[in-house]
Amino acid sequence: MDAAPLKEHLKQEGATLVGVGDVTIALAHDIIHLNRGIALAVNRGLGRETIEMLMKLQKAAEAWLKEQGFRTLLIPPDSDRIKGKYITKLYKFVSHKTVATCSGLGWIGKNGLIINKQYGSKLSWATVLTDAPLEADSPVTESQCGDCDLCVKHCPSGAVTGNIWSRGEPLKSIVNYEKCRSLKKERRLFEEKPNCGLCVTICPYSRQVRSGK
Ligand code: B12
Ligand code: SF4
Ligand code: SF4
Repeated sequence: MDAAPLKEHLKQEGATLVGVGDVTIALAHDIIHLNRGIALAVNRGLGRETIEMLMKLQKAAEAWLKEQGFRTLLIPPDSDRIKGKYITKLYKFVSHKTVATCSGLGWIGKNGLIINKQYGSKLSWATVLTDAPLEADSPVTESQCGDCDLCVKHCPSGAVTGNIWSRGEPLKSIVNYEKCRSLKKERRLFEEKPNCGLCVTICPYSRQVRSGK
C-alpha cells in the first residue's frame, strides 16, 4: 500500500518528517499485528506546544487510517509526564528511536539520540503503530557519527560513553542515564530543564539547522 498520500497529508498538517518502518522485529508478541511504525517528527524542542502538535499529527494519522478500516496505536511523544499509565510500559518494547531508525529517518548518535542528516537531533518525535500494510522505507543500520566525538568530550556529567550504535547491536549502552539525570542545577544550561541538552546543541548535524521554534 502506497504510503505517499499519508505522508503528504501529515506534512500538510505540519510534520517536518514522516517515515514508515517495518518494526516487526522490535515488537512484543501482543502487538505484533501492528507492524508498521509511522515516525513523526517536528523541528522544535519538546515543550507543551510541541507535544500538542505531535498529538494532533498522531490523531490526523489515526483518522486517515481508520477511515480505511485499519487499526492504530498511538505512542505519546513523552512519557515521563504520564508516569504509571499503561501506555508508558510500551516504550520498553517500541521506542520512538526504534521507529525512526526503522523508517530510515536517522541513526542513534553517540549522544544516544536520533540524528537525522538534515536536522540533527533537534527534532521531537512521536509514533503511530498500525496494521495497514504500508510500503516501508529502508532502515538505517549503522551510525554515521564517524570520528566525531564532540558530545563524548563535552558532556558535563561524563554520561556519553563513546559506544557506537548499530542495528545489529541496538541496545548497547550508549549514554549512562543515571549520570545524565544527576547533573547538578548549576551545571545545566537551562536551570529549569532536567537535563542540559548540550549533546543536542554541540552536534554538528544539529548546528547546521535553525529550529522551527
Ligand atoms: C525517559 C526519557 C529520558 C530519560 C532517560 C533517557 C532515555 N532512556 O532515553 C532522561 C531524563 C535522562 C532523558 C534525557 C533527555 N531526553 Co529524553 N526521553 C525519555 C523518554 C520519555 C523515554 C525513553 C525510553 O525510556 N525509551 C525506552 C528505551 C528502551 O529505548 P531508547 O533508549 O529510547 O531507544 C533505543 C532503541 O530505540 C534502540 N533502537 C534503535 N533502533 C532500533 C532498531 C531496532 C530493530 C531495535 C530492536 C532497537 C532499536 O536504540 C535506542 C538507544 O539505545 C523519551 C520519549 C519516548 N517516549 O521515547 C524521551 C526522548 C528519548 N528524549 C528526548 C530528548 C530530546 C532528551 C534530552 C535532550 C532532553 C533535553 N534536555 O532537552 C535529554 C538527552 C539525554 C541523552 N543524551 O539521551 C527525545 C529524543 C529526540 C531525539 N532526537 O532522539 C525523546 C524521543 C522525546 C521526544 N518525544 O522527542 N530522556
Ligand atoms: S543532556 Fe547533558 S548531561 Fe545528559 S548526556 Fe547530554 S550533554 Fe550529557
Ligand atoms: S556530536 Fe558527533 S559523535 Fe556526537 S552525536 Fe553528533 S555527530 Fe555523533
